[in-house]
Amino acid sequence: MKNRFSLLSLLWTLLIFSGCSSRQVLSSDYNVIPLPVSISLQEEGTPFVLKPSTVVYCPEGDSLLLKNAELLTGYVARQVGFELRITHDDQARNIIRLGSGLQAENAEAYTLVVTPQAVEIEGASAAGTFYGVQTLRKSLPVTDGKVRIALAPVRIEDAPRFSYRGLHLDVARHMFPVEFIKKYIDLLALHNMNMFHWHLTDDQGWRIEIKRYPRLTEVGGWRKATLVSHWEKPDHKYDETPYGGYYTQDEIRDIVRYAADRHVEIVPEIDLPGHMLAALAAYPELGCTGGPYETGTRWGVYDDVLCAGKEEVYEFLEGVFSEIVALFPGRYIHIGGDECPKTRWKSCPDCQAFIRSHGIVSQGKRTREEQLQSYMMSQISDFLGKHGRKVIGWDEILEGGGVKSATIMSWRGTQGGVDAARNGWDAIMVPYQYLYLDYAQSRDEGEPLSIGGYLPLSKVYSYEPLSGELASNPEMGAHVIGVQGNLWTEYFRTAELVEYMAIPRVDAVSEIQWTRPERKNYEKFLGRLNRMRALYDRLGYGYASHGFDEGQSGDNQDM
Ligand code: TNX
Repeated sequence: MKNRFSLLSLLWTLLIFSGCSSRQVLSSDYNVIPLPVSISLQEEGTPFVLKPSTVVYCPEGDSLLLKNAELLTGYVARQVGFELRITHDDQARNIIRLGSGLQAENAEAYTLVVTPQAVEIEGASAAGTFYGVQTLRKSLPVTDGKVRIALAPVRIEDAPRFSYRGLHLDVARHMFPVEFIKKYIDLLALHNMNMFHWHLTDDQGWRIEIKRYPRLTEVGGWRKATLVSHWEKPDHKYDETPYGGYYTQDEIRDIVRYAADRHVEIVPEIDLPGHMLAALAAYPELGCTGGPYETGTRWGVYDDVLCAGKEEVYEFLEGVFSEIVALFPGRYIHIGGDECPKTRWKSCPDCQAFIRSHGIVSQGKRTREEQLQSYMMSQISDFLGKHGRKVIGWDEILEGGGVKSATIMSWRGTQGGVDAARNGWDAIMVPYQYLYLDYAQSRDEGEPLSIGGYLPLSKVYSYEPLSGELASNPEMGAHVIGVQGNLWTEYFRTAELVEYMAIPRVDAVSEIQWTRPERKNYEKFLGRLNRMRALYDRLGYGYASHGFDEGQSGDNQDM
């Protein structure tokens, strides 16, 4: 197969460019990640030739398609080395035409049709067009501009399998510059992902400016030291260096805009009522004992959590979420709910009085304190509901009987997602066994220190979100709205480490999210992955080489 391709390139070189110049001709390859629904290639047809005079058309007055056109010309310039011009004249020659008039059930669908004269990308919405743009750019080789690129005639039809295609980043344990957050969003966009779950607060740091509560970042944004040895091993070693910082509201707005241009919605997470030690350090009156508290310096779970028995805690949360709602226009707000020990609540007079006065009682195996957590989460969910938002919570929020209309993020395995779906709630699958990108990806000695676990690329790729009951009962399966990869950063202080953990497992995650299971094939995926390497190099991403090395012998043909 590979030989046939290079023979064809040679033929095209001779036919199209004989006499013109001695420029090299490279061919496109439509086997991209995530793999499209269908690729009908006419291998023998005359190709479309991408060259510096190629123009990108978008209709006048359509700002969304103009954005797509600008992004496309930017991608081409960076990857291929020449700057294409944008035009509103749809009759121009040698043209890439962008439209968003495709009639399709799935609003993110697109078609990409290549003829000798034109490349037509038609989305069912501007988002669909954007995914067509991504497929086109990933089909192009990475070169220095002194070439022509032959795109074989093709018809690609494509649409995502899941509507929620997420990637998460924890900036509480370690934070990263605004420029890196944008680069991370670019990584999502490159993989047709549309949800950036931004974990903004935790025990070890509060990273978002809240005007009404300045101490959250002044005090809660800082910790005095960081655990640098393994958290489960004795003899903890700390670096004894203060660590901190936060994102200003202006920076957040800038990032939200940047993401929106790339059809990425940000899901901000304020994790409560556990994982709140940084907030307690800032405002000790929000805890059961009144403190004093210190922003966390070690990893794991802390007993000190928000007090659920004081009215002022509920007022505080409404104050915080009012600002969150104003900053993030997306549909979802994540309110956490994971790993909240009930130790303090059991002996807190305020919590116990609140339980009595609100008639909160145990139900079956569920304790009164678990019900109290449900009460608190429901209050916040109702508040956000009034602002037109839907909440997402970690699967623990099912423990107190659930929060109505919440979407469950199933991380402790898949049972949370199954239970949610059975009860008619939406679920997002993030089981740690398959999708925790903070786990080690190889057993090599030289692997960076991580929180634990072992999750090689092949295991990520093997994950099938709709199995068991979710597969046999379509009504339940329909409640699984998507899949997400999570990247917690306890041990990843630098952007380089984050990239190393994310890439190439993010590629595998994207095929779980986008590609139909019958199209998935690990060996072929490794072949496709190999081609991503040059693109990652050009775009300045670091990566772990494991998957690429595995793929050296991969067969790259899918059509
Ligand atoms: C569990 S996933 C956590 C995080 C940790 C992570 C480490 C979840 C809801 N909670 O606080 O960072 O494990 O893998």
